[in-house]
Amino acid sequence: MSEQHNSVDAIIIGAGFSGLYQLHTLRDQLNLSTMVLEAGTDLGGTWFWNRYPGARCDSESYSYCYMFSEEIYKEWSWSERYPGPQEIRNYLDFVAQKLELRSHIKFNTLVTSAHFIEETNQWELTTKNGEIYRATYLITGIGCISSANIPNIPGLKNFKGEWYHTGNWPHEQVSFENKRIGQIGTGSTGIQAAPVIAETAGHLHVFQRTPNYSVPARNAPLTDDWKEHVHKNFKEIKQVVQSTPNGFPYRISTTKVFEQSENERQTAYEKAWQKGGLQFRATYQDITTNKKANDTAAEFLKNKIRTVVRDKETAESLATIDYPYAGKRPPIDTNYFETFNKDNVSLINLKKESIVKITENGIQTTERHIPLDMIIFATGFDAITGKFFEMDIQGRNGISLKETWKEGPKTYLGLQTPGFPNLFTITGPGSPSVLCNMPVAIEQHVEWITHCIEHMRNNKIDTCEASQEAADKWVEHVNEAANATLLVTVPHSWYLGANVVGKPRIFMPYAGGMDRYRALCEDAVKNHYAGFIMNSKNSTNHSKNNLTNHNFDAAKKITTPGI
Ligand code: NA7
Repeated sequence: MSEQHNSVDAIIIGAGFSGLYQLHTLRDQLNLSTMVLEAGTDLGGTWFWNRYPGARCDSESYSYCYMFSEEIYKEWSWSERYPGPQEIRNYLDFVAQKLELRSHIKFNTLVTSAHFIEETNQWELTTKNGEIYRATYLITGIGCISSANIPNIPGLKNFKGEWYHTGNWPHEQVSFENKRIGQIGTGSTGIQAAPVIAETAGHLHVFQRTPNYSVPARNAPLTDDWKEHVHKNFKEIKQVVQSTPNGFPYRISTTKVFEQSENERQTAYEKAWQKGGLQFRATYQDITTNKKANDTAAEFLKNKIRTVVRDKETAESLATIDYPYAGKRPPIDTNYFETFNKDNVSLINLKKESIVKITENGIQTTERHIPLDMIIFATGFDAITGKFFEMDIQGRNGISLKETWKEGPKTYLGLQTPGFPNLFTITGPGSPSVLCNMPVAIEQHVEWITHCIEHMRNNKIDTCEASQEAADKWVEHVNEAANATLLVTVPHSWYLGANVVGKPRIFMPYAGGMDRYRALCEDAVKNHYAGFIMNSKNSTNHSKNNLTNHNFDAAKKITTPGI
């Protein structure tokens, strides 16, 4: 144990949407000494690192922001339907200035370990710079898709050209001008990046392992009328995002696919296609739960690909998709399929030829050598748990989080893990997180954590941690919720950890819907923090017996999952 340390009430790791709001509530509402430790050199979290060409949020800007303050909401105007990374960073900077947050954030500070000290009920953190901090409460705001996944393809170290992962994109301008570029990956990121890279590349080779559905984003500048409209309707917008299963500002249709005729369906899909965006999946109530219903949407989207892409073989490679629409995170795009009509773009179908190795000057497949000046890995993330495991987190008795989660993350409500007292995980595994519009999920967690800490302080409670029983039941319920959807039918999804070699195949986010989840969190509080063990030096309030099983049972009837 070190003698040289800075001690505060609360430390938050990460200066993105989560960290900034949590700093505000703990410092300004509870008057706690609070600091944020951030690895990057500025604000932004996910959006500090994701600066790849074409990067853009797929939530609409008027809903991708804080709603805890009407004043802040109305003082900011977004310029486009979907915000890009720079505009999101500008927005977070505006909020940080408004709330005077920057003085409590330490940038360029990578936390390498966090150990719970039993004697003092404190967390001791060490950083890469060798500093040591202690805090009573440790809150992670480290994001869900921030640990880059670079596949272990033989030969990368021999490659003499440039290479980048989209999630760690350089801050300096990267030129594609006249270069031969290989892009590996066709998830949301690859689908956004390819059209922009193709604008200037000499030749772009897109290496596709699994084809993807995509709906046009139809991004556009926002009119003054629209800006005024959203400001005027703040209360209604907030009410909608806080009551929908996925935190988005639109309602999912209550009509089921086969309640309409084929003609009506085509008209409905076409209308949704023209409107663009993620709400395509809300066209019918049962698209995400009923395979036959889903097939109708899938077929519509595959036909769109065949109509857009002129080369028949390329179109078939792009449209031969063997899993349900929205079974993986559904991308939205700007001219992705149109890009394959350009002379300087080729699709490499890795179902027909696979990558053997990276050479000094290109990629060798089973069929040919493709000479390249640059390789771009749009290969996604070790999502949800990856960032936790980059730190050495140890709870009671020196047990590591990595060990505790070795068969998959085990949390209660995604907020706490048994054996890790006073560690709160914003949008942690087992919460709706990536299945929800992120700022909505973040605000709910930050507010819940703030009330919990307030309750602890008012009642002289030293530690709060999830009970094992509650975590076991919650993990069971997270699985039930996922099993009620088509999400579990896609074997290569990062929701299941399937994109990372050696990662356990467990469905990590909660698919029961943000609205249902919010009610369960509130219910735990009403039942004296049921499922959480509250300890003070004098007594233990072991709330596990109050677990509200009836609510878990009701939650099993999942008809409209939060995806
Ligand atoms: P994703 O959605 O995980 O996509 C990664 C892509 O990279 C996907 O097409 C993968 O194919 C492909 N990939 C991964 N490893 C390889 C190897 N070894 N060879 C070939 N292709 C590979 O990540 P994104 O960054 O696009 O999106 C992440 C989230 O960010 C997104 O869902 C939004 O929420 C925002 P696969 O499908 O695994 O066959």
